Amino acid sequence: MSDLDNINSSFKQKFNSIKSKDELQNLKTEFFGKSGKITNEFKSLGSVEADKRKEFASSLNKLKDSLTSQLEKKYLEFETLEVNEKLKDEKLDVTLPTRSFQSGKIHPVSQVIDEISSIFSEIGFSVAEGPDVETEYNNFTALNTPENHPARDMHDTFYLEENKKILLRTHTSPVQIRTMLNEKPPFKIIVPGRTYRCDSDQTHAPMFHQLEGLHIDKNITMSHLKGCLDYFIKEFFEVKNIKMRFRPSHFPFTEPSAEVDIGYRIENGRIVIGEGDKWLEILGCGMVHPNVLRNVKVDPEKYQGFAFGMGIDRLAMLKYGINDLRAFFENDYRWLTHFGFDPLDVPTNYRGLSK
Ligand code: 2U9
Repeated sequence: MSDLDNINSSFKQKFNSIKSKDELQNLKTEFFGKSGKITNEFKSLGSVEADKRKEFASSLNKLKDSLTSQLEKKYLEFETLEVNEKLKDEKLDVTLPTRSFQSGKIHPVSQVIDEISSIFSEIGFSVAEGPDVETEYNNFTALNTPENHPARDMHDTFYLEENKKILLRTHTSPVQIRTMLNEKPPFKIIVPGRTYRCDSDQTHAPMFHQLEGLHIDKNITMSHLKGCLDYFIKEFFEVKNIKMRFRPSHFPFTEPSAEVDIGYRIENGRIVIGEGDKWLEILGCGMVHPNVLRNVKVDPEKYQGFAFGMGIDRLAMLKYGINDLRAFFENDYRWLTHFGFDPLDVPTNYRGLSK
């Protein structure tokens, strides 16, 4: 019997009694490791007499291929067995009746969107939605933000095409553009939705939620905006009095523009919204820029209006005492059970928003 025959029969004997992946790995090392039986035969090729070397090398290669393919096949068998075992444990019959109608929860972001929609529907706003993938025109140009405008860089845009014509919307404002292009004034809408910016740290996620509002009609002034926001903030935070201040700001799509702060204080380690000597910025707003109205074929001499925008995730964190933004998007069932809301308790202004 030649050396190769011996190696083959020793392999066969051991191979047939293998019972686990570990044993298979050991066998592989015994034959193909650094000082494995097959490896050593390859090392000895140089000392084989020249006239026998070719034939020996060919037999050795054949043996190597045969053993390798047996090892691989066995490995796959073990893999399949492992997966099947795992599947047995994870089997779930989704047709079985549920034990509780309350096992599912509403995510705090969805809850806050429902609450805000309910608040604004009371004063005549309707909800508009649009696509996450937008044109550069709807997201920037129509909003008085032409090419090379510094505000474009500030948005850290995710472009989807090299020519920068298609992108993931950086705010929900393109929905207002679509609405105004497709319908006739007056407009009184709120627009909740996902927005995207290439930014990620403890307080920023590359996908976040915004809600914007737009009211365009004849003779709409800044005092309508103030009244509207005063009503909204009181309803949202479920408080009777709210200290509110407008700070001058700048956005390309509004003129004049302002940022709105509300008063708060910390009492026994908890935040009390409405009063106190501290200020918290909660939204941005302003009167819609005449250029924006012209871009959507609305005559700014006849129609004017206000717009505002806010970050929903931050509002949800503030209202419900959630301190880590990243938890919002991890889909941890335990977190959802704790911070989620009852799906049968739809928020309305009459019954209470969050009770
Ligand atoms: C049209 C015209 C004007 C929407 C506005 C803001 C001010 C604003 C930020 C709040 C927090 C975005 O999520 S955030 O970072 N937004 O400050 N948004 S005015 O103005 C519009 C929108 C559409 C046609």
